[in-house]
Amino acid sequence: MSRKVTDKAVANLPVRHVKTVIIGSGFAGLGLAIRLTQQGRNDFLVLERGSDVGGTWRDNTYPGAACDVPSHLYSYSFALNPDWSRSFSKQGEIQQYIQGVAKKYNVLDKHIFDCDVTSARWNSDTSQWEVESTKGSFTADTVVSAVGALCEPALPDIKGITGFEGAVFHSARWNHDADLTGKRVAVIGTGASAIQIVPSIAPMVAHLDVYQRTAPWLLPRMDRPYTRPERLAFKHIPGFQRLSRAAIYAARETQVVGLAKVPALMQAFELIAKAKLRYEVRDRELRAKVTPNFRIGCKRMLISNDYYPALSRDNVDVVTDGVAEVRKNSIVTRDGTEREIDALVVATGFHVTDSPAYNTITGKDGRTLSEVFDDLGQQGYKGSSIANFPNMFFLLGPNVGLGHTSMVYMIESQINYIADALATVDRLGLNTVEVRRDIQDAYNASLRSKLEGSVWNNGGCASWYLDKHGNNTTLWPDFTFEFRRLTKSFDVAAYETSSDNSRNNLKVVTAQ
Ligand code: N01
Repeated sequence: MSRKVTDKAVANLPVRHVKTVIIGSGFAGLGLAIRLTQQGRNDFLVLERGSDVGGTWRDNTYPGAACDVPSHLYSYSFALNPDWSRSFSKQGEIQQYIQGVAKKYNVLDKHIFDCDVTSARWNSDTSQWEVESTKGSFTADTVVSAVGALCEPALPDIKGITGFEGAVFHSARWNHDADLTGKRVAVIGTGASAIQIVPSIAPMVAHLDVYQRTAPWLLPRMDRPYTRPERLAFKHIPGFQRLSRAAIYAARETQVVGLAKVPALMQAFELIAKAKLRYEVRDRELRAKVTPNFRIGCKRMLISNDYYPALSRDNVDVVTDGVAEVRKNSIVTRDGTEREIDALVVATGFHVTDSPAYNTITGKDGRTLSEVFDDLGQQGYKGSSIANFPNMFFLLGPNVGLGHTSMVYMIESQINYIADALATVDRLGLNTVEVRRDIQDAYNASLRSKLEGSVWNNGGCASWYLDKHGNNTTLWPDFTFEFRRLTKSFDVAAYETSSDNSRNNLKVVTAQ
């Protein structure tokens, strides 16, 4: 991708003021950039630490990377793509789609790439954010964090791992220079990433050890290429693609009943998963090893048709004894067995509730987001704002995650809300907006009571959905259309506002 004119401009300016800074250009930040452009709100910049748009779809280039939500739903509602080659697209096709959308909607010139935001600090005297980055300093009236939850790889804290002499890398930072052909390889982890990596590399490696801590539940992957007539129909028959999208949405939304409201209903999924396990894993010993011990849905339900067959290969072993130590050329498990390897893939997930990025954002009382979350857990309001952080909005903030359908739907809901917030601030001539603590507390109390009955809280598993306090601060516990309704417009009455430069002059403004 070519460099943007804004890069040079910024390098020559000590401090640059923009009305709105958006941090991150995955589906979320890019979507907001497009919306602001469409509204003629051109005084914004997107600061992106990578050298391209795409976020997680730019970063996760591991073999087999693909989405587990069908593409006709996992795409922007304003940029449907009739040309998806198959029902569940692979990473490359999704990344191409995102790049194409960025180009089509003409927002690349608003981006500064390779621009890592190192800190954002609220200045109460100026009522502005002071943003430091590797491409210079900025001040902004409003900052929107769109960094996403699955962007900071979590490396396992295993004794000796830094002394490993072969290639070692995280699934989200795949080392394409490391040729695994004919090598002895270990994969640590059996989550959504690992179950795609394992079948992709198993045929090429000499031997593969899969280190499993918790066996995941697997459902069939109903994936297939689209035929040419289908693609022509998506393109030329008015409404056909929207209808198909709506059908996928509706089918997926029915899962909410079991996941969030009546976990006993998840037994139906468990029956399918158990039948699949029996059919695909003939070896009884292996089947016992990979049989999950928690209610399906408690962790993300995975879909794959080739994971179990890969585990059944002669050159693949599932190791469940627990990793005790990594040595120069081997892994030692807790039972004392040492297995030699040439390369190690850590597919151990992400810092979701403890992201290092939270240390870099400092709110009005001088506390960072990490410090605020340390006290309260990760709490916000409609996933979009957090008390103590005035004029800051979040895309993919607390409790907007999903396990069953498209995150793009949630992102677009939040874009509606935040774009309306920015318009409201202008319309009312507001200087600051900050969600009221009492409103945020009531909102979180309601979330907690909904989550109490969910499979995520009661399914007998540990998952990245729960924070260190054991609270589920990541998932949306209701139908997604309910979230769409809640975020339809900005509810200014839920916010403390000021309309001049004095932070002492806060007042509550009623909804317009
Ligand atoms: O990460 P994970 P992921 N020693 O956290 C294990 C999305 N996604 O990258 O279950 C040993 O799910 C850990 O074990 P346990 C999707 O939302 C989507 O796979 O905690 N093992 C687990 O098995 C997904 O949920 C897609 O006991 C250790 C694994 O590592 C999210 O990203 C594809 C360990 C981590 O699994 C994250 O998925 C990929 C240790 N010290 C990702 N630490 C699609 O759309 C962790 N583990 C298809």
